[in-house]
Amino acid sequence: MALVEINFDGLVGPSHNYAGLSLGNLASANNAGEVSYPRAAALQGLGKMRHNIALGLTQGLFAPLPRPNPVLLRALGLERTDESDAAQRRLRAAAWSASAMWTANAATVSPAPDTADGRCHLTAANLVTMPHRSQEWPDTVRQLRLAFANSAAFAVHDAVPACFGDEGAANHMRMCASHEAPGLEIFVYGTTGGAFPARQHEQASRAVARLHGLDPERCLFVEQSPEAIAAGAFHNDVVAVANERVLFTHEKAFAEPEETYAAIQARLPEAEVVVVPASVVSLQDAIRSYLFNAQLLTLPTGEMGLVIPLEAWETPSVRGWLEAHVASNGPIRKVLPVDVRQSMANGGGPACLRLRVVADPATVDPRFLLDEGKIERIETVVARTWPEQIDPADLGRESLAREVIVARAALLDVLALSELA
Ligand code: SUG
Repeated sequence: MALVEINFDGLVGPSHNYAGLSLGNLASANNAGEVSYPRAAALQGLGKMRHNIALGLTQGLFAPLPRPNPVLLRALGLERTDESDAAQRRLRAAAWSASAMWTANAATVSPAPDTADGRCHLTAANLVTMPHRSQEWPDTVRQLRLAFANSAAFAVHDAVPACFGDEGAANHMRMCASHEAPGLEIFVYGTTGGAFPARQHEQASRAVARLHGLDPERCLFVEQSPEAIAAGAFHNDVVAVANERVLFTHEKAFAEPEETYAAIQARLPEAEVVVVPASVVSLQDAIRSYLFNAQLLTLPTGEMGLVIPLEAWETPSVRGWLEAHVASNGPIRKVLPVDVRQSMANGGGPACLRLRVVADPATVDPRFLLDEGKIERIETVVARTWPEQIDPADLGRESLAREVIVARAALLDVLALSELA
């Protein structure tokens, strides 16, 4: 059985918009009310997937969830109301949110070498801290159960109870000698973030570790730095990313950085911690540029590449650090900028857009795996059916709702995913 890392990107949905729904996510707040471009956004995301396939990597895809979400609108009594106040408009916008595109928040994944029963375990994230995200998991889990239906290889769990906020893989890192070797799973929780919520609860992380049958000796539970959350790092993956034996992190990512690095090195002696000091890249520059919301990937040559957003490459302090790192022969050998500006404007960088699953691709439902031909077919559907632009003031408009519903149906048709219709 050949275990490889598969990146499952969320396709940006046809209702992609900037309603400013995420407290603590600075990009979401700063772009609230702006016109969005769903078609361009989805094509940018597909461009990233094509880029990663061209690097020789295995690429998967998750489909957008049903929007506007009839279940949420019905449950809130908003089906037939013409909302008159701002609070109702926000709730309606929640039902239109395309936030499931950020699949790093879909689930937490523990690959087979880490689990007691030798299967890859996935737990859908409840995302309860943000109302517009809390609606995702029941549809997400349906999709996960289709993609990972092979019960000899996978176990898919419902979300943990909503009393404990769980944000999935965005607050989880796995380090290992190589993907197919047993890993050290690092769960990063928050306790406080000043004016902003700490979204990941320690008890949710601990529940996921138990559900997945992880060896307690190979788990770490570490606190995210409150300073980082207060500065806009609403998920750990905004300030740190790991791949195999490398942890790439900002100095201010963890509440107790030195203890965290020491605990990692004690459990995984080959671990290498690459720390970017605040004196070189300020926490503000790191968060604005999304340097760490990058895909740290092992390329087929065995070298590591870092897929960063263009915004990071355009930030002088960040570019300076990256160029110096590559020149000094650090573990990141290639820097690979991609354009995901539409997603970035809502706080979603390259790493937010993907869920990593280490598995044998032969055990995954092939409808969720991509090749160049399938990308082209999806691009054709997107170009034909995705709205060109959405003004948040138009959310709720009947004709726009029809357009969004028809667009998703056309995609499911091309992907032969009628079960999700
Ligand atoms: O949960 N933005 C998402 C971005 C998620 C990024 N994911 C990771 N870091 N892994 C969020 O804050 C914005 C929606 C709006 O404002 O309309 C939003 O949900």
